[in-house]
Amino acid sequence: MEENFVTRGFQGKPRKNENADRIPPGQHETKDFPVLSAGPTPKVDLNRWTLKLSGLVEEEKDIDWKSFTELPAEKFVVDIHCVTQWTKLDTEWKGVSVDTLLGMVSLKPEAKYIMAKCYGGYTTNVPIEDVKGGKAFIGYYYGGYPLTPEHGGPARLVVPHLYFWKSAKWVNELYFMSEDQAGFWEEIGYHMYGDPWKEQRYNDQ
Ligand SMILES: Nc1nc2c(c(=O)[nH]1)N[C@H]1C(S)=C(S)[C@@H](COP(=O)(O)O)O[C@H]1N2
Ligand SMILES: [Mo]
Repeated sequence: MEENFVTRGFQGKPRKNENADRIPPGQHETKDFPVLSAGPTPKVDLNRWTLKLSGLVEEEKDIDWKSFTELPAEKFVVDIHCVTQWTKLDTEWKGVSVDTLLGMVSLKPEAKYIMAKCYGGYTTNVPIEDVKGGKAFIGYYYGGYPLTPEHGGPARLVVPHLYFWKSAKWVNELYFMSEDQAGFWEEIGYHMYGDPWKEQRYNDQ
C-alpha cells in the first residue's frame, strides 16, 4: 500500500522536457534516425572515392580516401533538425572540420558560397561563412561506427545549425562560388539558407 502510494505520487509529477529549448519551432524530438534520400543510395568504392575542392580556388584539390582519413579528425556531438519536422538531439560523429579542408586551398577573394555536390547528383548550397569556425564537418563515423551508406557513407557534410537537407550525403565536391545558387531542394522552393530557429523552410519565408 505504502509503496503503491509512493510510486503513484512519483509518476504523477509532471515531467517537463528539459530539452525543450533545444527543439526549434515546429519541430518534435525523435529518438530514431530516419533516412531521407531523394534517390537511390549510391555505391561508392573507397578506392575511387574523392573529395574535390573546386571552383573559386587558386588550385583545385582532389583528396582521396586515404589522405582524407589521415586528416585530423574530431568528435562532434550535435543536434540535427530535418525540415520534415524531426529533431534528433546529441548525435555523435567523427569527422574532419571544414576548416581543415579550407586550410588546404587558397580561396579566391570573391568566393562566398559553396555548392556541395554528391555522388548520385544531389546538390545543396551553403554560405562559406556557415561552414567556418567549427560550424560544419565532413562526418565519416556515426555513433562510433563507420557511417552507413543510407546515412551518407562513406562521408557526408554535416552543417547542424541549418536544416538537415544542407548536410549533403555522399559528398564528393565542395564547389566554391561567388554568388548563391540553388541546389536540388532550393530549386524547387526550399529556403536558400534554412535556419531552423527562424523556420526558414521555404523560399517565401
Ligand atoms: N546526397 C544527398 N544528401 C542528402 C539528401 C539526399 O537526398 N541526397 N537528403 C537530405 C535531407 S532532405 C535530409 S533531411 C538529410 C537526411 O539524412 P539522413 O537520411 O541521414 O537522416 O540528408 C540530406 N542530404
Ligand atoms: Mo530533409
